[in-house]
Amino acid sequence: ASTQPQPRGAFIVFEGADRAGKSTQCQMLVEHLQAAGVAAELWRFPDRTTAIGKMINSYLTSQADIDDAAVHLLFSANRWEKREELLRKLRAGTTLVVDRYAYSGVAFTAAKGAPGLDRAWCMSPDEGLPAPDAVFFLSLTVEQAAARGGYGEERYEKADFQRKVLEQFQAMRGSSWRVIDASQSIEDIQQQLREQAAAVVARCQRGGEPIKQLWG
Ligand code: NYM
Ligand code: MG
Repeated sequence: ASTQPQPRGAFIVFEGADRAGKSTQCQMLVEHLQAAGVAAELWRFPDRTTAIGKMINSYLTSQADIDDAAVHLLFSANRWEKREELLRKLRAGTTLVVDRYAYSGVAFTAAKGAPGLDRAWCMSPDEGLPAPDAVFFLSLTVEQAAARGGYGEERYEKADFQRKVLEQFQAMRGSSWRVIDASQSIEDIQQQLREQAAAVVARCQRGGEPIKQLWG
């Protein structure tokens, strides 16, 4: 058995309400890392390509109605079904830039304010999943999102609900979160993300960084 530090890829999660620019920034960051010679992949949750993901997609596009608790468990199951592949990639040295993770899971369900679905209940199914090395929270108010042309057509994309989602994110903010003011220009945001990501990637590449578990 080796006691050498094991180099690995970094697990970087992007969070925020809808329209904060996560997908744009994730894409740009992955391309930047790859151009710099870092093995990196862009992932997103929900992953709508799996059987579970297809059910989630039907729900989000209002083709299906699913009980609040049941759909919450589907979102979580969609992460669990990707767990082994996620760990395999990290251990093989690939950095994963992930557009939403369990924090969105908790924030969006808890924001419903449904009886029995408080934050503690919402957190429990994701307990034990791999924890990210860094969470970049793209912070944008509902008013700023509206000024950008507003929301799309999917379930949850309404100002009143997004305000509640933001309150839930606020309550979950941990010490490993980097809050980025998402009202800045795309280029300014990307610059800050690149600097922060480089430090996380370097730390994981050096080795000796165990992969932690939620909700640690
Ligand atoms: N969402 C996302 C949840 O409600 N629970 C979850 O666990 C996750 C990962 O899905 N409005 C919600 C947040 C979004 C919606 O995500 C679809 P996206 O990134 O817009 O495709
Ligand atoms: Mg969306």
